[in-house]
Amino acid sequence: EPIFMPKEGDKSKKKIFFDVPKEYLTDRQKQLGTPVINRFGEKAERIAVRRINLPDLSMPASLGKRAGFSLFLPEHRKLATRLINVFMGMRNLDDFLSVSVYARNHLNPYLFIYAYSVALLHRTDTASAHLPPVSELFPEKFVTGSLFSQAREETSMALDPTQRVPLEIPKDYSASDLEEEHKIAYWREDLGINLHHWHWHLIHPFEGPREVVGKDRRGELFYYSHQQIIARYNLERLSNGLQRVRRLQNLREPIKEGYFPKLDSLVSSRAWPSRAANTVLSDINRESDQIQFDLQDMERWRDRIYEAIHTGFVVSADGRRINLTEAGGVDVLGNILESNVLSPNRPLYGDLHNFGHIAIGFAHDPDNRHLESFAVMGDAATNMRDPVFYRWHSFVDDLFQEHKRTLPAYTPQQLDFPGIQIKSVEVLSAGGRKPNEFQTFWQQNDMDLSRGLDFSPRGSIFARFTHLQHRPFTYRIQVENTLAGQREGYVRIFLGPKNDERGVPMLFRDQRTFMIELDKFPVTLNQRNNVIERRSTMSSVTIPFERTFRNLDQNRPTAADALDQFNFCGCGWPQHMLIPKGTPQGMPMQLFVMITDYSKDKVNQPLEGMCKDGAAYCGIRGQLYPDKKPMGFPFDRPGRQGVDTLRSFLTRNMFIQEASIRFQDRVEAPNRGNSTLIRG
Ligand code: CUO
Repeated sequence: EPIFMPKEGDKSKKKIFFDVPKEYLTDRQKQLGTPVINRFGEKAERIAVRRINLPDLSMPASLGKRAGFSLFLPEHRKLATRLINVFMGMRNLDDFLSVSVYARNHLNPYLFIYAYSVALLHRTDTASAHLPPVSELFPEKFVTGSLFSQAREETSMALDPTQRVPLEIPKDYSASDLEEEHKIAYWREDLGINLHHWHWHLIHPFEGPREVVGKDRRGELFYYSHQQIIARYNLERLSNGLQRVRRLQNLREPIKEGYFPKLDSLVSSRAWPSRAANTVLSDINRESDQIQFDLQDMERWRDRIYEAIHTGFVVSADGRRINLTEAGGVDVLGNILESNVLSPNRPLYGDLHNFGHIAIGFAHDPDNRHLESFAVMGDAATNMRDPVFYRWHSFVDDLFQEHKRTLPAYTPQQLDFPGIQIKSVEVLSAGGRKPNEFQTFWQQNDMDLSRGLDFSPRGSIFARFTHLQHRPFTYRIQVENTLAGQREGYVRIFLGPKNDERGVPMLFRDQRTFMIELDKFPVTLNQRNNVIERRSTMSSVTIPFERTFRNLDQNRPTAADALDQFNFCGCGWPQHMLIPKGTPQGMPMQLFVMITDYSKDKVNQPLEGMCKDGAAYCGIRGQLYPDKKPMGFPFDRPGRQGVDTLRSFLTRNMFIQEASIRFQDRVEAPNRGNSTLIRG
């Protein structure tokens, strides 16, 4: 299967096949004597691959071609780091292509795609290269296994691709309603959400060369992007009558939530392992994965991290004291907790979060006696499917919150923007009669499976997803500027639940951790009255719908084609999941808008022509995080003395609009072409 890598500016959809030097073939391929396979016929472009002196790839080659690959395993991270270093170190595109083709042919496909994607995203000469979405390369990680036998049947029956029908993914395939957690399976198993998470970890690897790992506020971004996942998950739980997620604090207590993913690996021809309800975690000792640790190790790391938080400093590997300061503490803590190579002391603080993924991911076979590979928790492309992911990340988030609770609260002076007052806020949904009502419903869309199948159908074969969607909407904000002259403001928009699980209004202490960021953007405030209008599709946390669902229509050119130049920036919350589901009666919400002084928050850097979509959760390629304030501001810290409700937190530059989310339980047809492509 070819990997596309057109040169700069090449937007053609021409098929490519590689003419590979004999020396690059595997022994089996040499035996068979079929050096060049061109399944695209005459129209395909032939690219001669240059034979170079190949760098030593014996280390990454030690992972079997049919083995699983997990970023959370230190041994696998080492192999990936070696391969990333090789890819990053190739002096020019031709050499990079050459070694990539060789690696594609010889190495484990998961390992290869991961390292190749990281390199593509970080090499300066591949900034405009096309990165195939991982859902097309490995649909097995996103689509239930039963679909592949259907795909085989359908392609053998309907030889003419235009006659094929999309294969519908049943709505309740991974569990039944006997399992309470199944109520939000549609969210956990959403294609866009899982793609976002995979992409986030591609952009922010744990290990690798400095230009790959050492990004601006790297540790803080780990904290914030995952904190927002938990906040969003909790809003989804409240929408479905479930209590907020309980953190997995005690590693010895049985895990109530089971999970049976029903995914089949096409690479290794076996099913992804499941976890029965009430599984108990064990010490891990798996020689084949070169991993051995005790739960007690994790408990020790946890205790040391708690101690560091409360003493206010960590100790580096060379014995220096690093204070957990107001501004930078959370960043240090993020690197330690995750952990990544920026951690100042891995021997002391360990690898807590990653090992949690491993301990849970191997709970079904901790000593490898059954020769089973890791479960979905071990893979960033699949782990958000499992309810336990949120329990584990809630625990991780609570450590960050523990640190944030030691910081002084923001004073009214730190929050206010003197002279600027928000007069009103209104939300208008497209076609909606009622102002301040978000509207949600189901929608269906298709994804092409053909590229990732283990057989080669001619033409496309589509999987049909049913996913949550909302009507696009517009914010309308009236602001008064009583100062003499123009000011630049930074508008920050959050949405939070009004009530808790019991229907009782939430206190600030609680509510602030449920606030989800919807948008953030700069505005010019003229003297006196201003009306700001902003569409939901422009959100700074999301990527456009078209980037999640490519190839919306097999016959028509797609909106995604127009966005090809932005293919590298697939990280970002999916636009179709911007708003939680809400309830049929209308779930009461509070929409929070704040305007801060942009001259203080602005980061001076050129952003012309850069992909800024999803920047709030992902950062911007090669640039600083576009906000000087702590991530999550102003909700990243507890309120000052006397603040017990959101209302008592307000200064004049903030506003609360009471709102609701009304869910309509009906499925709308695929939305083709009319979703907006205009971006700010
Ligand atoms: Cu994203 Cu645990 O960090 O999966």
